[in-house]
Amino acid sequence: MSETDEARRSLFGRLRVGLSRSSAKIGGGITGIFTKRRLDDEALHELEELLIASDLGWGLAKEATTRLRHAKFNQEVSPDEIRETLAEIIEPFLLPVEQKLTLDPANKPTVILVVGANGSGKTTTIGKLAKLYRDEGKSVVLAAGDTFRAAAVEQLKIWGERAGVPVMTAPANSDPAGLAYDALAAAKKQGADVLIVDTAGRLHNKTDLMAELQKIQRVLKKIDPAAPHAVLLVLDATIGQTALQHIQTFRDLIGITGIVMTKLDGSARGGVMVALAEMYTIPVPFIGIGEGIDDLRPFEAASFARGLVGLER
Ligand SMILES: Nc1nc2c(ncn2[C@@H]2O[C@H](COP(=O)(O)OP(=O)(O)OP(=O)(O)O)[C@@H](O)[C@H]2O)c(=O)[nH]1
Ligand SMILES: [Mg+2]
Repeated sequence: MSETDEARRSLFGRLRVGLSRSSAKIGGGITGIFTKRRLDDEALHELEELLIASDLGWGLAKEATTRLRHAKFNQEVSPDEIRETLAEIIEPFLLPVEQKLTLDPANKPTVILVVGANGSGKTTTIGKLAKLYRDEGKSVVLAAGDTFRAAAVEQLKIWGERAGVPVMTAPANSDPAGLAYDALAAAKKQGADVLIVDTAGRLHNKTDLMAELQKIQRVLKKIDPAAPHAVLLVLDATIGQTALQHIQTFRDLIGITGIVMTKLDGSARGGVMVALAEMYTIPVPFIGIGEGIDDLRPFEAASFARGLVGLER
């Protein structure tokens, strides 16, 4: 095995561990249905129910059962055959959202605004992103835009230290838009490559929050009309289908250019990625599979599909 094969396999290993709750549900369910069993109507019905209960969405469930009926009806099939076929069917659903977040080096800095509901994982994701860009040799600045919560500012500072990047803060309760403006001015002056702006997630006070986010966008544009270059919506996979409603809310009110799905490791609801990809073609540059600084991974359709159904490699 070459070194790159080995690296690829160990990366897949970590993804597989991250998705183990989801794959226990889906892959384990398949074993339960298809051990020593013909692919008859009843088995197909059970499979359809399993796929829907696993958050994969109606479209995928329909397509999977239709394809399997055509190919294997009344034949004896092994659970692994079903898993292989299912991974093949899932992959094209996911492919349209497998899109990288490309940084244009002409932007000095590229401004990434990070939004999302309370507790979805914004601040943690920013810490991981900062580390990732640092490792690529880029200079990164963070802005603690949740100015109303002292603990939020502290948390981002800790992540800044871990990633080895500076964090811009403002006095408690000051205007987050003012901070965003100052942070962009400072990052520009320093010639930084990337500025990542953290924000509050008070969805229960939706009107205020959206007005605040829109204002942040407006003031950033005063310095760079193309900023923010990316608006990343952070979604918590543990909330399953509700995550899809958050897409609607944020997309309609401030527009988003990408999604980061977090806490896939803490949830059996990784299938929601498939439902998401079926409903929206919003790029998913990254997924979160743990609380550690290295637990942010590029989203790849093929390996995600295989990990999700519990295939070993
Ligand atoms: N298991 C797991 N936990 C995560 C992941 N991402 C974030 N978390 C945890 O989720 C919790 C909330 O994360 P934060 O980053 O504080 O979320 P936030 O969106 O900034 O929250 P607010 O600022 O309160 O809106 C923390 O305990 C994180 O450690 C992940 O990918 N996996
Ligand atoms: Mg936060």
